[in-house]
Amino acid sequence: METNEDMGVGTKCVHSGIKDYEFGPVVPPIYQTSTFKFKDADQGARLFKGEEDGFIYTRMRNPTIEAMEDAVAELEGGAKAIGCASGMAAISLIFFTLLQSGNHVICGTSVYGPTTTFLSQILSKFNVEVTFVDTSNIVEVEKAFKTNTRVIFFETPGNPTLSVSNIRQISEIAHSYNASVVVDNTFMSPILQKPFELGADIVVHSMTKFLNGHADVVAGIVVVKRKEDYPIFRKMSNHIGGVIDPFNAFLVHRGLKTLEIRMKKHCENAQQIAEYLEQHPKVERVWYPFLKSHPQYELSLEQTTGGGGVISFEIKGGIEAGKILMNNVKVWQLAVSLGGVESLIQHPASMTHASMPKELREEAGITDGLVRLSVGIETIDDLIWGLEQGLNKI
Ligand code: LCS
Repeated sequence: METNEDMGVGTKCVHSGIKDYEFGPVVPPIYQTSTFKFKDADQGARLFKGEEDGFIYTRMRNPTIEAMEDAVAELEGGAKAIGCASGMAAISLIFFTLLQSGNHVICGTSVYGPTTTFLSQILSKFNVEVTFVDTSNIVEVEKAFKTNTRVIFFETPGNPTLSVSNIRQISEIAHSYNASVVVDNTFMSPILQKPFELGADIVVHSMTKFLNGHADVVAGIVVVKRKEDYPIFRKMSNHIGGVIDPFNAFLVHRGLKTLEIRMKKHCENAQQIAEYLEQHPKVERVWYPFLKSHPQYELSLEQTTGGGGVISFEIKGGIEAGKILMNNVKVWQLAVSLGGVESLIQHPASMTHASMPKELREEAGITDGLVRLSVGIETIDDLIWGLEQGLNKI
């Protein structure tokens, strides 16, 4: 079914990107093929020259992948999207596309550990200068800009501290320097936050998380707001080659159908767990954007329609108490990643953010006592009971 801009988000989740296919299937077929036959030599030449529209080779374009890309682009309100083999493939694609030697990048301090590592240890080899800044502090953001700043990249809320950054204000400053604004929207999904409406130029997701939602795919996506930005990204993706494969694209597209209802349940459960933890005597501090105690609570209400499914908290007794908790919870599984239907618990300083240089980790507020929860869609009473089993052992 054709969708249009005026349709509701539930309709877009179910129908976006799906076209008419041979035999009339209601879901996109998995075109598990590496290459596509040409009718004759002249058609092959025309396709390569771009004189005829069609499929050539799956690294360049594939109908199953394109259906999923169109769906994510539509949900984000962007022009086009490029499916990638992982969130990190999507993030590195953005930097390789937008930057050249001599450029400067600003990156938020609270971002996924390997993103920090990619910028500080890999991009630096190509004579790109990086400044890490707490992007929730607009004064610091403004101070960090230089005449050669080409990109500002941040997550909001940030992984794992849940610090919230003002997309609108950051975009205004960045655009006055002619720099592109890249928002990693993984924690919110387009259901809770629409960065393009607030001024962002590029949106990136680890689709491994909420977009797919079932912890069975590693994938990423780059969404561009403007159609004219698409060809340079597609060209770079084609030459770097870190594309998603048709089967994973199919699974993500399937996951998107329930994105709205999953996000509602993630938010509902996480709000209750955050409030439960906040009043718990063994908990020092809770970070969740929709708690009144969150430093950017007002901005969260303004910029997003829900707090999301991720909570971080500091246990009294630091990492030793955290280990007792993680080793004794029930229902919750001790694993990294987030955004799946199942609830997970992990320790950022020794797990997801262990690759970050220690000083950057501390600057970002990722203390040794911080524990991160990815709240799933299970029954809330069971989730609270499962946490209590661990908390009671401390
Ligand atoms: N962006 C964010 C906000 C992420 O949380 C992650 C992965 C990535 C990008 C990279 O995506 P990937 O390549 O893994 O698809 N975050 C993870 C986490 O917090 N635990 O395990 C992976």
